[in-house]
Amino acid sequence: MDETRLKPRADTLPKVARPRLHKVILLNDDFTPRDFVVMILKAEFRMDEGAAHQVMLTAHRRGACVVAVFTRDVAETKATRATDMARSKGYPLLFTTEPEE
Ligand code: TYC
Repeated sequence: MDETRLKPRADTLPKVARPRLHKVILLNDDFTPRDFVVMILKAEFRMDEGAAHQVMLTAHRRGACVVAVFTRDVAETKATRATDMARSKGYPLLFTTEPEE
């Protein structure tokens, strides 16, 4: 038997750090039409109508809502694209990102 090929104990296996995930947060405002918010959520975050409507309503009622979590690059790219899409139509809609605890 080859004693050098024993399976390593679980507690001595090297730990590989997973990248921290970042939340994309939708902020409420008084000007962007509800239907436009729903359309952006469907287009940029691939949400279905029901999920997009729920997220929009939560942001509308509470001031903000977490849309989804991604790696940092993806979260920032999606937040920027969604915000720019709204700006191009003249709306102040804002998506931000923050690291998960
Ligand atoms: N509050 C907006 C309105 O009444 C709708 C809205 C909802 C805007 C959610 C932004 O994140 C938002 N027209």
